Amino acid sequence: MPDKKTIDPAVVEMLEKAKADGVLTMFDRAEATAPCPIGHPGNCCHVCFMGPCRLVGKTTVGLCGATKETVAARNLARAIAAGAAAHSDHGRDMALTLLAAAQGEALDYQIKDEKKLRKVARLLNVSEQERTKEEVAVDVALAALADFTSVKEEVAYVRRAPPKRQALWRRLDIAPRGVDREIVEVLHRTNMGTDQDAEHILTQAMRCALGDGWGGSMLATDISDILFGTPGPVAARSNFGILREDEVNIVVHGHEPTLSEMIVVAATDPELIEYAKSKGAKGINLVGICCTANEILMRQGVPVVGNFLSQELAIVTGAVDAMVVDIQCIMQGIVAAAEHYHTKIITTSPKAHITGATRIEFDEHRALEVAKEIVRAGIDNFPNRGGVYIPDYVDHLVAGFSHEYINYMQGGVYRESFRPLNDNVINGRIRGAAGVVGCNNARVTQDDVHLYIIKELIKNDVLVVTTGCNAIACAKQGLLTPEVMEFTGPGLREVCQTIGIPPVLHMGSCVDNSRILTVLAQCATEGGLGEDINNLPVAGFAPEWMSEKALSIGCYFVASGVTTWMGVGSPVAGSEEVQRIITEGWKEKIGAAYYFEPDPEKAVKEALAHIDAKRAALKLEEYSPTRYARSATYLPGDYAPFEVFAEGRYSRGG
Ligand code: CUV
Repeated sequence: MPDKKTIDPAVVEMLEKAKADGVLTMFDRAEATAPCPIGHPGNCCHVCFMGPCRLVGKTTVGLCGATKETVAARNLARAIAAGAAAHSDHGRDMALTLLAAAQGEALDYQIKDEKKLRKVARLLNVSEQERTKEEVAVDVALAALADFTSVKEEVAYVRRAPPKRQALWRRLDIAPRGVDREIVEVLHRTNMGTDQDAEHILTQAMRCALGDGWGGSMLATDISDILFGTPGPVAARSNFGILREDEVNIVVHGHEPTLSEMIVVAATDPELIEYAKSKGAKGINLVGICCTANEILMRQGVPVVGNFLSQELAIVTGAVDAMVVDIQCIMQGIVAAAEHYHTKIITTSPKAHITGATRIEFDEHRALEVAKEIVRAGIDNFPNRGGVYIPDYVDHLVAGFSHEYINYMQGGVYRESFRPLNDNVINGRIRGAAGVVGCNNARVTQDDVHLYIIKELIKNDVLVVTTGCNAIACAKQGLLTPEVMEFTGPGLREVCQTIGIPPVLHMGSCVDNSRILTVLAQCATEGGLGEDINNLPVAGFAPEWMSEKALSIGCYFVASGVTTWMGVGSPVAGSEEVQRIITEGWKEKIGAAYYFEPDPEKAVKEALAHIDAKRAALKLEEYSPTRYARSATYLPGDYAPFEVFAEGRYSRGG
């Protein structure tokens, strides 16, 4: 167990309140239950009913003779397939919503970003000229749906990768076909008595993960942008202090923007606001948790109450009138926590029921009506509140850095490009870049590892892009604001001040890790930094990962050429051979390694050495921490991008 549970002072206060109220949370359960010492490092095989076989002590093979290598590889591959399934099923639902919207069957949705629709159409080989946006959208949705199930053809977005990477994938026979097929093939091959060569199993795991990154997730992001708008910078707020004592607090939690976007509309409906007032509230306060929060934060500036480990504690405030959940990362424990308070847990997805929760099933064909029903249920619950305690912590942040905006911010409408970014990497102002993403994990101090790694990176002039619960950790600690310039190395600071951005760019939810792939592909083809993603001086991190989805993301980063450090511990620690395959072996094969490194200091050190080695291989100037020290002197107050960025339409000061 970590000595400290969290570095978030609001969470510390809420844990005290939970204790006083007799509520058990994940933090308590983590203390009570240690991880299984056999399964945790990947030494438990449960693919047949003669086991589970526990490969410990003198037992080195299962009943069937399966070795530790095979077992660890199978477990990892299956977890990656499950993670890919989660992202991709979300993506498929977005495509179905787009189809329904374009066919006039889901009247509450519109095509908000026609430019992106037409761009996506061209990428999917859908003809878009002289056709209405609805006609194009129908064919885009159908092409996307066909992509998910493609049996033989590789997915269309493989063509968005640098040509060299595409060629490598084809040579290794891992250019992904439809993600459905890749997932099924992982499950088949890891079924009892099928594929029993660790390296061969793990190669298929890469293909499956690529089907997630360049298939399901990328489509999820693109279609969300088409339906709800491509994000641009937006100022917003985070942490428990955004809950309001005198307003109806509705928390959306989960992943899909289809519902949460509608709840944004419902929560601003004048009739419902009047209704809230009739119940004694001053208004309706909509906030988010986890990735659905990131979706509506990126586009609407809706404030974020917390990340994964904060979900039960939001209920402990006694101020949450409804917690509306859809899919993924929703602890079953929220229902038990809610029993101590008045909070209504409302499940909405046809795919996810929770015993004991209230159920209001979402239907995209009458989306706004359902959203209003949900908000009304929250309002009706407001008078049932008991004691309320809201810790007074609010942080400010800027989010909304889509690939499109990053392109635009480097040259405006007519000269948008990645040239300035590449040039500043080449001249050494920016040492390199890192994607730092992923969950919270109750086995490590909440947000501590996230923050340590990001602060070290920006101090060393490494530009950071973030998504998921890492982004929320950064938001809560003020790292997505200009003040963070104090922690930033001089070269990186100069670039950020010139463009007007924080050194940590919030790029969205977990499926939006695909935005990072698009950025990397463009950096690699812009010129001056090699021709493939694995030539770039970049690194990936998931410091506090816990979800199978994080394993899929890490794996597609690596298979795309980004050496990645996963924190916490290793799910394959039980097999030296598997560890060798995914590090040294994959470095040879795919040009990047997949590390599991619980020591954050070691991970940062290795990543900086990796970035410098990539710089040297590109024959770039050697990075010097002091070269730009004088040209970028930060004067507090000098620079206030808050004034330039529009407040999110939902965001209010506070
Ligand atoms: Ni999809 S997957 S805990 S919400 S980042 Fe947060 Fe992000 Fe991990 Fe889940």
